[in-house]
Amino acid sequence: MFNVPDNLEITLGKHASKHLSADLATLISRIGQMTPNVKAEFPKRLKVARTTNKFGEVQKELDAWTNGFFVDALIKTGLVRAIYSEELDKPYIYNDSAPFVVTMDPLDGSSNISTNNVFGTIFGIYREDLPATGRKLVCAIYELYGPITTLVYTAGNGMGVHEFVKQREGEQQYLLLHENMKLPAKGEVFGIGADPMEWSNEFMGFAKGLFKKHRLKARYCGAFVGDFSQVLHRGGLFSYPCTKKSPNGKLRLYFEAAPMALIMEEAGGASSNGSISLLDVDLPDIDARVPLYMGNKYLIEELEAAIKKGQTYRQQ
Ligand code: FDP
Ligand code: ZN
Repeated sequence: MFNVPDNLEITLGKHASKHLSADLATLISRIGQMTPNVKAEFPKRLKVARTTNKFGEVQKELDAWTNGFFVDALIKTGLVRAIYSEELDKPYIYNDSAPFVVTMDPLDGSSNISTNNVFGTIFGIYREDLPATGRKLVCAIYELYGPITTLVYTAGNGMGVHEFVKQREGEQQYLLLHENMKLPAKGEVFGIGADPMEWSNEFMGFAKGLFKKHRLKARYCGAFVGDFSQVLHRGGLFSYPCTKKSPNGKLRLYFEAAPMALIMEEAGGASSNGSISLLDVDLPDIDARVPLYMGNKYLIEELEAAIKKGQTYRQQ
């Protein structure tokens, strides 16, 4: 699908500084340089912490540590005036004159820690203050700590989606692996969260069509970053839909949905909350959750058509 060059030579910093303003390129490059410290801690911090985050989720030792590490490291760049994190009760407002506001999900998919499956980090970067819609993102980044460590970034505005790899663990530099990634025209895989018995009848009908009509294969790893990466590379659909019990789904607009929607749409795919692009969802609550559907355009159009008239739920 991709032609991987024999020699990977272009660093994340070099790539970003060729295309972006100096301050944004520096911030992206510095975020990339934080990875070795984070990865080195993973095997040493495997306990469950006694704390819960603002969403009532039990924190893992790694959730809390990674959050603290990124907050300190982002502040040290001198480029960040506020940080909003899934693991912070309140935003960390720091330096009024710095250019960027950053949102982060420090460890997305942290329930995968105990089973040694993939998890990652998601960053959204804005120049303006929040709340704002995803259209105001100036950059979105995700890092995937799989068997191979990768970082994907986009600065939107048709500037493409680019994937980098750490060729040697422990090295600071990420090297360019795929430039201008595009979703394959025909989808291959799908992953859907939440209890299928609680999906709406209309969504269930659509989901059945994914394997019956579209012949997609089921792939669900339980970390949004991991499931997203499969769809980005192989085409298809990822969803964490609304259910009767959770009408807004599970994933969070600012920390997860909006940055990943920017990457998905920039790679030629589509995102939706069921009726509009996730980049247009305008919610003042920074902690808001949102029903999430992302993937090939033809699948998102079919999904929106399927649930257009409303959703009904099975009798329990
Ligand atoms: P996790 O709770 O492990 O952090 O961020 C929420 C998230 O993972 C996503 O990464 C993932 O897509 C989803 O929740 C998985 O939820 P389920 O356990 O309900 O499948
Ligand atoms: Zn998450």
